[in-house]
Amino acid sequence: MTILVENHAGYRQISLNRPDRLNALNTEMHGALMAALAEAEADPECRAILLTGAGRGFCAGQDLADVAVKDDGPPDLKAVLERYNALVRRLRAIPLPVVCAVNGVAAGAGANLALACDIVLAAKSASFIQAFSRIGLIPDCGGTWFLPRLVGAARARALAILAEPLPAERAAEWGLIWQAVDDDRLMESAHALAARLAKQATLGIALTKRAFDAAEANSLGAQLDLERDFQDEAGHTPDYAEGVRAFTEKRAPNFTGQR
Ligand code: T3D
Repeated sequence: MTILVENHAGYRQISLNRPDRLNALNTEMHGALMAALAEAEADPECRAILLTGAGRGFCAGQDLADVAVKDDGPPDLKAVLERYNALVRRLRAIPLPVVCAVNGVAAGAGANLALACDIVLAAKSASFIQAFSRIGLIPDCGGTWFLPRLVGAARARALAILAEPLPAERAAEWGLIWQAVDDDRLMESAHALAARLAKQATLGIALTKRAFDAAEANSLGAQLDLERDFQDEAGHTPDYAEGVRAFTEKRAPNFTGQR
């Protein structure tokens, strides 16, 4: 099984599971991961996703043995990239918060898959490597889009061109990820976060994700209009009514996440 799925109260853990290849992605794993995301979304009890890797690595990107240059010519990288693009779009669009627990090295597409998630925690021993330039490629999986937005143009370009490992603590200092945590606390912290998100107002979080993504291309005016419309939608949910009721009654809200 290239992907492992564990059900927890309110959320699912999805683990990349090819530890002997540092969870490098092959075609089968892509299919299994997309299916696991679709199943999570379809389950009304699932209100958050925790993505991590089995073994000592998070993900070493594309399985290079799967796209090896053959005698009869170069591989069809456009077809390979279509799969990654679909995966990144799915992670961004899925109406659930996605926590990524980067348990070890995240290289190439593996690094950028992590960046496509909503909240990224990493073990202090983990590192992020834009490994693409080492093999003559460019950062894909949204790397050229995520990196400058998260860490600024100067750092983005050096990370992409030099392909040096960025240790988790520096990644957090630079704003690439949310937090670097002690290795032995990573999964505990990630589970606590996923469990917390699973009790929040799910539709509000889904709309927040969409609003941030839309903001990347919108003018302020267009974004204000979008916020008005999304807020109107959020304001019609039972969770909004419950949030206000709980505030006035000075108690913790009991959100249902009704979508
Ligand atoms: O054509 C295309 O590629 C299009 C798609 C592009 C998207 C991409 O992701 S391109 C970038 C692909 N990824 C890489 O270039 C990273 C390759 N891996 C590494 O540079 C190193 O493995 C790491 C820096 C990530 C970790 O180094 P280290 O020393 O901790 O581990 P290791 O010994 O290199 O790897 C452990 C095993 O995993 C090893 O196998 P072995 O020798 O024990 O049998 C290694 O070959 C295997 N492995 C690691 N990465 C990959 C891989 N096998 C296949 N594909 C990999 N990407």
